[in-house]
Amino acid sequence: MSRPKKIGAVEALKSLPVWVAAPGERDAIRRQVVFGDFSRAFGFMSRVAMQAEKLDHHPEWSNVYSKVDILLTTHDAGGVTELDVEMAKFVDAVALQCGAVDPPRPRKPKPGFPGSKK
Ligand code: H2B
Repeated sequence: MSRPKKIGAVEALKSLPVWVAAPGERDAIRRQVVFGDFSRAFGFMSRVAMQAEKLDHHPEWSNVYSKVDILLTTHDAGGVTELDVEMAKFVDAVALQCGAVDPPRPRKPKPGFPGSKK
């Protein structure tokens, strides 16, 4: 299979609402997935690992108990490619199936409440 070309994090993130650009110099995308416990987190990682082998495209990730931090980039291309977008979408789907907790949403304080701008 020919390896895909770099599209860059900005382009990739247009179709990946939960993902963000990874901090630092590298062109990469990242997200955190949170589960109720370690067992669910590890089950999720097992499924992503199988897909990584199938696609020959592997995440850089770490796990602490129920949290999994995932970074995607294509080393061969020196940045984010369609392969990372495909992998990110797979990660999102499997996270849902494995019972990932919703990511916290930034909340706007209601007008008149302490901390809100008038
Ligand atoms: N994973 C990722 N994320 N990027 C790559 O460029 C890559 C990979 N290349 N997994 C593959 C394996 C390559 O190193 C092997 C030799 O095919």
